[in-house]
Amino acid sequence: MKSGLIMIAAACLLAVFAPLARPQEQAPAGFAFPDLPYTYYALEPWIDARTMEIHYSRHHRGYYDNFIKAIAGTDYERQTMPQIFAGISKAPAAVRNMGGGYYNHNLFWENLAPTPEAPSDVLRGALEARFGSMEAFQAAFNQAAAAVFGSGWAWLVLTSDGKLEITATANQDNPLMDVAAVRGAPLLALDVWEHAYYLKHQNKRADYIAAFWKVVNWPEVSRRYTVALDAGKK
Ligand code: MN3
Repeated sequence: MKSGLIMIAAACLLAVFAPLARPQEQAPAGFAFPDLPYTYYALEPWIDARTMEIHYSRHHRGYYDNFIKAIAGTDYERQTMPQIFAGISKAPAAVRNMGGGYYNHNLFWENLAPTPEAPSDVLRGALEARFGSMEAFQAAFNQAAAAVFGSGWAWLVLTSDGKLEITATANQDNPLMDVAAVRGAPLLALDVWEHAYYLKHQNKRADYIAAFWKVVNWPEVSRRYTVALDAGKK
């Protein structure tokens, strides 16, 4: 009887602690799977809840879990994501693809927001100086996003020589990688993989890109710009 109670107590304890065995909790310091900063339906009607749920809980989660597996027991566990990306040309394909997929989506969720707010005066001024106007900047960004053949990302970056540039990367590559055509600090990321828009927009990527501008988190993009400028001065 007593041992039966102990068994039950042990089973309860196991049930309580079982979630701790998930890869997320075993991940090395610095590599966490982030919470989505809003609900799945928060970006409706621009980005639909079903797409958000699948994109975050399956695609992003899959990249994350596979990245943690890919770096297990390697020196990568003791590096930061920017350090890993700086030497990505020598890394196994799984570290590049899964690490990029993990990190790019972290940036993407954070640079979206349900409530539209304006860019900082500093960023707006810099974009206008570089591209002529906000409209011209957006048109150039749209063109880069539309021109990605197959799967990839469009980016606004601050290069190491302090220039704002629009660029695109294939697959899950990003501008922090040593393989990127244009390298720099990512300020704004747009996922143009079909999984990001196909449920709502099917083949009409341009409609998805137009909807994206309705939910850009400009305060976050402005914050990244300030951080990147400060890092460039050091
Ligand atoms: Mn994606």
